[in-house]
Amino acid sequence: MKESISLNQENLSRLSKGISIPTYNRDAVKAGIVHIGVGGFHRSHEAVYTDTLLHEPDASNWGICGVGLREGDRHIADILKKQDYLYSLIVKHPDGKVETKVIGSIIDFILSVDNPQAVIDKMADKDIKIVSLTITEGGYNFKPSNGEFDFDNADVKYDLANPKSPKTVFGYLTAALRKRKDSGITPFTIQSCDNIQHNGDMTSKMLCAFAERQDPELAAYIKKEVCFPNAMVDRITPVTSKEDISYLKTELNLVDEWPVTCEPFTQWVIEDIFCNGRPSWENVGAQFVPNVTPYEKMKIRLLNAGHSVLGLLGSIQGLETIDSTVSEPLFATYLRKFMDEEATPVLDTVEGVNLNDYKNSLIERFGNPNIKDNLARICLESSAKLPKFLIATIHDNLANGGSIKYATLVIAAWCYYSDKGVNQHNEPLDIVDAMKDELHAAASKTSEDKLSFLRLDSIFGNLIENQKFTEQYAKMIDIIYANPNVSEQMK
Ligand code: CS2
Repeated sequence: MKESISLNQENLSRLSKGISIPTYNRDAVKAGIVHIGVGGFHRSHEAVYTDTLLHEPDASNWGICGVGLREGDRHIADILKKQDYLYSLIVKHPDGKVETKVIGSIIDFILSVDNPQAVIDKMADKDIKIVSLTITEGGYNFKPSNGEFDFDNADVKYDLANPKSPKTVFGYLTAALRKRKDSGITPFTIQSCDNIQHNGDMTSKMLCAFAERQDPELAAYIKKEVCFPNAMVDRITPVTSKEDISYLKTELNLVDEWPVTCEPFTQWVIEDIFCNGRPSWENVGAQFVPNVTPYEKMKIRLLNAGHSVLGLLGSIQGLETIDSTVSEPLFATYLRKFMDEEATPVLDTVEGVNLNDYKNSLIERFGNPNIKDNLARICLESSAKLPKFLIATIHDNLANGGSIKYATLVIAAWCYYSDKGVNQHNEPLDIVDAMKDELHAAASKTSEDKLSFLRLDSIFGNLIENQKFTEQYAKMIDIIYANPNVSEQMK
């Protein structure tokens, strides 16, 4: 048996020939981007576009310095450091082909809990032109009921009182922008990479609300000088598994403690508004467009909502992954009906995109049998996702007199899921949600008050006042509670 090789800069040239490696001089790469939230998605998406770009001439100012804002990021910080910030991207095709590529665009990583000032200084460095974010839908700290910044968040209160040692992304962004402003350095662009419609506008609104409370003069400067391009981001990236790590070791003799797996498809559509320059990501597949809204809406309302439809219904059914769920004809048909009859009628047309082809490709992507995307990942933080992914479509259809029945079954399934915490076979479900307790408390009153789940107005807004919706919802609740074999109700 061949000797295993640990992933680091020195060992790159010794890796198996089947692995692509960065061929640019990493020592000459300088950080031009700070990225907050280095998880699987950043490493399969922005960092990969940037790695491809770094192979081109004159791109070496666009390396990435990762930042972790949580104590929980310590483990990955240690691994990345040990590996000279290198990691493997394992691209799994539906036909079983696997491509492995070492990505070199991340060249540094700072853990804020160890040294908040180091993060502020790095972000305020004149070489940094962009701060990009993957902080999840929940990270934007808005109240779903009215879309306003949530000043009741304990970390936000802490940051307002302690501007020099922040905890939240808002505290860091304002501290760094203040430092740049005071030193006369052009501010960075803030580039959101999360699945939120108008993610740039949302970031701007939340950051300005926070800054306004902390320092109105800084808020005025941010409004005037900082750009927040909206963007649509896409690449299905399951949680890294032990099997991914052992695949590299057994098949390629490579020891990488934190690889990332993803599908071949990738898309990034960005508004071209950057206040301090940008990489030529268009040379490596990104699209720059004047208005990203139709792309974002299409992706969130079809792909992300489609995931949630399969995720919640499949979880109650007792299924494990997206591919196994969509390979059941009943689920695939249900998903397609939801997409065609409910999501599509309230979408805008997207220039150059045939929606039918887009939906076909989604079903194909979901069916990739080598991407074992767990339903638990999809259902993670549903309270932050569903208002944007699915409930927005229900609101639009109620306003237009459109169909709501497919989406409503999913909401009723979510109530059952939050109430019982088990699938139809009584097996426990792994539920992770910042609002888990509130969801459970509301859902568990369903037997006395059928609509109790809908009283969570921070999630459902005024849906409870809509009779067409509540009638349909009550019907679905009766059916699911009588028989949680959801496939029966999907026929
Ligand atoms: C998923 C997304 O989190 C979710 O619910 O729908 O992570 C999805 O896989 C990505 O947005 C794909 O681009």
